[in-house]
Amino acid sequence: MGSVTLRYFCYGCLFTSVTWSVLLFLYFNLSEESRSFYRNVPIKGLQSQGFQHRFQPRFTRGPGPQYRDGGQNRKGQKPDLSPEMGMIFNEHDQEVRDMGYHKHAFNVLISNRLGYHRDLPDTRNEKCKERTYPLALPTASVVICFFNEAFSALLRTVHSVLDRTPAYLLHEIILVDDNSDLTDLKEDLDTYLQNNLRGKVKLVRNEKREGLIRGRMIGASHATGEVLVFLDSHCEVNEEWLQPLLTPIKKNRRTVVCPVIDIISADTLVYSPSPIVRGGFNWGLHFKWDPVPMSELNSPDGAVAPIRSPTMAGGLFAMDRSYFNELGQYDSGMDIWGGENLEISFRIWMCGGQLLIIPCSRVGHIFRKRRPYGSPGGQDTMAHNSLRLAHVWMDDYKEQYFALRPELRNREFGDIGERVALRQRLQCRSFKWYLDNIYPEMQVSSPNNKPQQPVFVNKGLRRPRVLQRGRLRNLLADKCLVAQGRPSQKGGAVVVRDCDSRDPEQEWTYDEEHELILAGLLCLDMSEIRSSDPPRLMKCHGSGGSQQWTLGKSNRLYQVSVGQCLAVVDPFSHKGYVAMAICDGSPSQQWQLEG
Ligand SMILES: [Mn+2]
Repeated sequence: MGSVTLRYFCYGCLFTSVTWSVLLFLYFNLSEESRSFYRNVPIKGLQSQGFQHRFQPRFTRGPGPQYRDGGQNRKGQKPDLSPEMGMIFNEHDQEVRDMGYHKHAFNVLISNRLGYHRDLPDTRNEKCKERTYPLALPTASVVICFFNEAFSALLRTVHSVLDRTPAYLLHEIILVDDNSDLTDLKEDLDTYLQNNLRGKVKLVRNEKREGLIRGRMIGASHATGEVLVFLDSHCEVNEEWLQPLLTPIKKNRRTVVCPVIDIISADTLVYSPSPIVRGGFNWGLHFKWDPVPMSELNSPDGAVAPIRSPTMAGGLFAMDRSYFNELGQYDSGMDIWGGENLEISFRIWMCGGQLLIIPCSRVGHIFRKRRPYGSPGGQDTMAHNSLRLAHVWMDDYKEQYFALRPELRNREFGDIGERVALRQRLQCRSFKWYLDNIYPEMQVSSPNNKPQQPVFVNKGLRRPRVLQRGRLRNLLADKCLVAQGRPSQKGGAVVVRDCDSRDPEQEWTYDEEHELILAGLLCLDMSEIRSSDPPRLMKCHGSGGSQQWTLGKSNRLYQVSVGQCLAVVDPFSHKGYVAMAICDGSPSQQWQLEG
């Protein structure tokens, strides 16, 4: 008797597990909803394989045939990313996103989903596209230093160079690993390079952390091409980026050139053009972007002619290799990061070279809101490096710096004998000559120590066009999203309350920047780091990301940088709390903007 019961129990178990397996199989294979947003994504294989890709080792979707055929029917069109590219489907996605922000300060979930190749909008001026460049140009060694970079961002940098550089100009790519401790940058990277990029990419590993400055010198010492091109490890080069950089160097080997640095959003990875600006600095020895003076724009070529720039941003530039050595490379007494870009800029101009920004060369760069790593001892390398450059290059003008940083006046900065000797050997001009001739806009009497304007996120004063206006009603609770307190209160929470069509404090504006503005005052905003926090009302910053929302299918209200949807917590509670949740299309996540 007992054994019969047991047997039927086992049959039951078997039947149940088979049913579940079939159901799960059907769910994962037929779930159109979940993968619809991959439609525009230029990674081979994603569409046909459905969900499989998430469980594959990522190497399988690295190189291989690219989404180039798309060029046929998409020519002239801007390759757009779906705003829902960062949607979170499960805990694993959530972890990738949150850890990514923590370690890299940008959206690694989207970066991984983009893969290693993608089309970019051609952001050059139309006139650049008509230009031709000499066929005989010097060859380039591209040097990319990295420290704990996100694997997918690093590989996209490398592949963008391989995809968009004529092979005969690309002598080599040299990667310098500055003793990273992220495990995937060790064997996984070795394997990937060996299997896919053998002979194209050299990898140099530092035994100890050297920092960006010595890291670049190490990379340069391994290079054998005629021109060195330094890139950050989270860049993507655009169409025909290298030829316009090499051409002025061929003409005059004492020319150092920078591309225009386009913006890749840290939250959405969307690529957009930068305005044409040039490099300056303030007396705190911080780099800043300046508008280009009219005198530079008057040439017959106007918008596409090279622009003389007093300084460079530092991460991206090209320079004749023998000239780099002749000019004293970098100051090896500088640590990790900071100040080296001003030092090399001053040195170029003061010692007989010139520094140009080339508007027809475009390279995208992920602009992060913070630097996700420190220095080994936690020391202020920016101050140490700035002190060295002030003492070697700035003559009496270093007093301008000390006036702002009196605490540094007696700070130790190491031995600068070699650099002083270099300045003498090269017979460099005075800092006064540099200010008078290269940067006359610099105010000496009234130190320019105002906080820097973030030029890159500045989209100007234009107000975004309003797409829709109305109350934002949750369909399940039949209530409207309003401020918990006053709609003018910065940092205030939002809740759902009874709708009132006459109440102006319930009116939301939805604009072309995908912002949701309550009562014409503040924007609905999500914390970048802690996606578990509820949304709040914050001052509109106009740079997308945390304030970017899309009203998607099945009435969902999707938050772009968090990858989740807005939901009411308990539709029957009078508290009316709302929170972000994984988008599941449930009624509690359905909203309508009603005019
Ligand atoms: Mn960077």
